[in-house]
Amino acid sequence: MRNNGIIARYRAHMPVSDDTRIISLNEGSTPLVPALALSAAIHPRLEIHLKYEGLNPTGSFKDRGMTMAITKAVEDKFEVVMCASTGNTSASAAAYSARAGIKCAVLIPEGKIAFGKLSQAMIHGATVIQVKGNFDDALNLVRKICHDYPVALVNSVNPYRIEGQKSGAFEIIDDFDGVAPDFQAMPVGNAGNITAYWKGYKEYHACGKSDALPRMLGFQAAGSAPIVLGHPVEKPQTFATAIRIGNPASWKQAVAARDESGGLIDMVTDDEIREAYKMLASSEGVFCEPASASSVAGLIKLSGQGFFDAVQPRTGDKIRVVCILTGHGLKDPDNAIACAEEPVTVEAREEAILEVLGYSVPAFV
Ligand code: AN7
Repeated sequence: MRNNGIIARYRAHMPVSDDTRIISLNEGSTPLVPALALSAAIHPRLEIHLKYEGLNPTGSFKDRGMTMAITKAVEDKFEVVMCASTGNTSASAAAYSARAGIKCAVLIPEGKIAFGKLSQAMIHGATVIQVKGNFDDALNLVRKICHDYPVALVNSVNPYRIEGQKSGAFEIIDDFDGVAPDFQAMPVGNAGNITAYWKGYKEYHACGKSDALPRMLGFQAAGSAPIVLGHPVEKPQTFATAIRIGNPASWKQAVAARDESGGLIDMVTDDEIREAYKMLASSEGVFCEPASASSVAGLIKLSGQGFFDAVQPRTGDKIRVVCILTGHGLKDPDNAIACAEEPVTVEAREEAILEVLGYSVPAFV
């Protein structure tokens, strides 16, 4: 069946009416990729699946929420929308606003967003404003302006964003024919996504479409781990700029998702994230952005602590885990190049190539 986006696919669960003009780029229905090599490398009893959200229209999970938020902004007659962003929200807001024919302004922390994301916001024609501050400063400004002016706020504090993003949970359950995974692992930044997934899982379970609820495992970067530390981080740091957030707006909801599901929220260092990022690309062929890899980094950390040794899978003999790979690796080419081996440069001669490949070169050439 043709994919018409998440509002069409899950219409009964979405706040739209017959008259609603839906603004969509046919987002969602992303692949759930089994990760055999990764599973074996991390723990013999793990069965990891990767929800590859990088394959959404603007390259991140934000499109699920943005189709809903922009659809409702248009329905509510807004002509301008605004967001603060570590990059992906701005890319998505800019694209969906362009499609809707409304204005979009994005506030981003100066110099701290990945190049691909910046290029997206710019090419879609958003007003891009770099703030000399971090994401948290930018979000405070956006909240104030949207309160005082007729501007729709499209960060994940907008409940329509959560409604759209919960569709990720529906897709996972549908792909597993109504069987919930044992765990879901995901990065946590502003904490909208963990809030949305948990809402989605609960809704699907309540209407009998899912047999159980997964335990939610959230991971923050160690330099930006307010929820783990129990207090806001004034100057958040991490090379995974998408989750460089010191005071998450959906903090309470994230803690509720953790506690209600019997899960946890932990932190992973930049080195651990980098390792997982490279592993995903080199052993699974899946290129995600650094923040996304914190989900896998978290599994490696937990496995090393013996966390999975005592876990009983609900069905079968494997512990089924879904990792949400929230954004595409091409968003952030600078980090990919910095983490990988440099290409070699040679003369344009066959022997030079053969030498690099380790094939023996005949002596007479
Ligand atoms: C790739 O774009 O906050 O916990 O402004 O881009 O729901 O915030 C992005 C967040 C994970 C964290 N992975 O999700 C923004 C922004 C990627 C992201 C997160 C983000 P939330």
